[in-house]
Amino acid sequence: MSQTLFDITGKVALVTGSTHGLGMSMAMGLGKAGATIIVNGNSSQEKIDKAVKLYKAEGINAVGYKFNVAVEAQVIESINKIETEVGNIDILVNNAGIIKRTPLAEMEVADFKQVIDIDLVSPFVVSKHVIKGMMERKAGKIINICSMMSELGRNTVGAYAAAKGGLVMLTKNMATEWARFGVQVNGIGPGYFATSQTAPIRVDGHPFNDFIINRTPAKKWGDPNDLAGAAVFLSSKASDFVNGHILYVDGGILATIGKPSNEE
Ligand code: GCO
Repeated sequence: MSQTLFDITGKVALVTGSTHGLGMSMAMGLGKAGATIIVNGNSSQEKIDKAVKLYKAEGINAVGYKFNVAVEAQVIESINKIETEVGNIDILVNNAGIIKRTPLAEMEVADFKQVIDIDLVSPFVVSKHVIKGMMERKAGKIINICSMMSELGRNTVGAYAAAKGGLVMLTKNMATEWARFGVQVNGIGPGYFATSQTAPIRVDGHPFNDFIINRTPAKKWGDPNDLAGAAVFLSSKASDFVNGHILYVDGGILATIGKPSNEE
């Protein structure tokens, strides 16, 4: 029994934004658990091809598709191509996202809207065009990648927090509407991880780097590989009765109010 509980062999997993960073780490975990990975990015075909080679070097069956999750026409066309050329999408990880660090009072409205569009509207758009097949097959897994900013505010990331906070409720509403079709919709909320997105605030000696180390009970930045287990759990039979849950993988940040920097 346990040997099949986390086995996703033969499943097709679309992970948006999976050419690098946390998306790649989660997709690598899904691939090593047996899934075929649909690698997605919007920057360049060269970057996608390079990422596909990295997956294949790990023995993972991977196929790359370049499309912008914020453009519905591209989403529709690409999902149709994926389901024709590779197979029905069994697992969708809505990971693609951006962040703009600007104080709200100084933020351009267009910039605010772009963050909302990519980080909140796009997971809805991609899910809307994947859920039709999942409903017909009465099975599917959707994982929305949330954030510490789904629960906590921080200076300069107000648009991102608004999007990621909204993504929690979108996840719960997707679960509310789609669980009856045998589809489980949940979220993963990463804490602070060592990625390109956090590189600017992770420099040794940067005040934020010291702050995060002190604020995290595990006293370290997360390793992107720490997310693979959560992704496999929420993509496998092991989570067939889990709906609308946000699984925070944060080293304990949300468990504590924190402590003075001079306290052990
Ligand atoms: C920031 C960071 C965070 C992390 C992550 C935390 O500027 O505070 O980029 O947003 O990337 O989202 O969960």
